[in-house]
Amino acid sequence: MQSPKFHFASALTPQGWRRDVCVTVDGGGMITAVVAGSAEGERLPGIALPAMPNVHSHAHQRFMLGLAERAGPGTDSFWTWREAMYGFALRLSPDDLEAVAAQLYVEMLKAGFSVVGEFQYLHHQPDGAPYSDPAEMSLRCLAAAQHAAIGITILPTLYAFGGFGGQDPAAGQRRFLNHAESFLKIVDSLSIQARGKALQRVGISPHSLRAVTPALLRDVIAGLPADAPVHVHVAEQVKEVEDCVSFCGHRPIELLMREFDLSDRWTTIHATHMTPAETAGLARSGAIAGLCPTTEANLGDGIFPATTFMGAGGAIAIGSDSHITVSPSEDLRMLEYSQRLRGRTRNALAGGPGMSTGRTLYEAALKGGARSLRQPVGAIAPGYRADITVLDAGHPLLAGRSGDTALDTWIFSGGNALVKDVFAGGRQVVKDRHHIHEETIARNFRRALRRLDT
Ligand code: NGQ
Ligand code: ZN
Repeated sequence: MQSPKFHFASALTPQGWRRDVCVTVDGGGMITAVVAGSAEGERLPGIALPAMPNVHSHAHQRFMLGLAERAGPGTDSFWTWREAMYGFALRLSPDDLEAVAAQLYVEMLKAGFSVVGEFQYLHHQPDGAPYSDPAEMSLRCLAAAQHAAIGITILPTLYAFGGFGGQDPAAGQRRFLNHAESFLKIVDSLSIQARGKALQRVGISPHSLRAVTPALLRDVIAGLPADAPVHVHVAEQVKEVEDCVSFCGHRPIELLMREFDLSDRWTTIHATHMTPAETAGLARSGAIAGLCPTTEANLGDGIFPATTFMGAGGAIAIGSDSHITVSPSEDLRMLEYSQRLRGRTRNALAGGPGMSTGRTLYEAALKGGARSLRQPVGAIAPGYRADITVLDAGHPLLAGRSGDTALDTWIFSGGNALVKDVFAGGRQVVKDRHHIHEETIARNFRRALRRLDT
């Protein structure tokens, strides 16, 4: 069989923007050749970009969108939102989770994401009893990803305690809990399931320094392959920082850096509240800062010190987390705007005179995202997987725009409406704004919502 070839009007390659680009893909979905100035290949008359990895997802939260935006009796905060979220989380069955996740993954693909890091912590039945297969819920996320045809790095969550220093968990957290042995069994089942699948990888997600102790996490890491990625929530809320300091005298990022030898195997999710020394240390460590700017804004977390962190060479990636919006362009825009609002400047993260803010952020998040999820994506180049997002060059907003100005127009103005075609693993799964399985998946999703009566 001949390898498929696709022709794009223009493409962002590691060598910069190129016109009339033909991309050849092999049977495993990998790019084998990229030729500019070519007339060959099936024509997709748009602007091709490497598709964006989404490093942080809690799929179950997709079903509470719009249901937590009403003022409560007291002051609303991250912590009151979390109570509401636990209420929703307790109601999901395995079928519900699969339906909700598949719908979410379709939305991700249509927005230009091609791989998701699923930080999955609803392991057990609502009363805490394991399912007959303890990996049931995470397996449902893999099944949803396969149906939606998105890449996935499944990150089952290690959760053992209710707060710093090994506090007892609350009743609402029973679904999440494991000890080292039961947790490693889940990791094993997922590894067996993902083996040989081009789009699937397995890592872990210690939930936070509130939910695990360093000793427990070290035990678990010792039982994993050396390259399995590790994602952890850290320093998202001021109260979390204060609790950590009163528990051990150190701030969360400080504690993490003292206890573990951080490297690009690690992704710190949020890392919002850092001192300048922590910011510099985290940047130096090589750990990736997994930022979720629209969720962080929605939850009132605070502002990540991105100018300092990126200025010190820190690696970033983005995630849609609670999925309040599902859009790489909107998350990058929010990241930049948070720095402008705080610093009262413009083009805060562009990286230097004459550089495009959108291009700098997009390329940083591609590189960090691919490393964070351990997937061979992030470039339109031989040896990378053919995960490609195509912008609609015929859209009026892009009239007269090309290269970096087209990318900036997408990120700062056009958003999801400009995404026309998306490839994941060499397969075109979004065609002219429609996902290949969107009808069946939406039907299952609606049915699940009716069951859940929201
Ligand atoms: C989560 N979400 O696990 O879904 C958390 C809330 C917590 C964010 N941190 C729960 N955005 O951190 O304890
Ligand atoms: Zn999270």
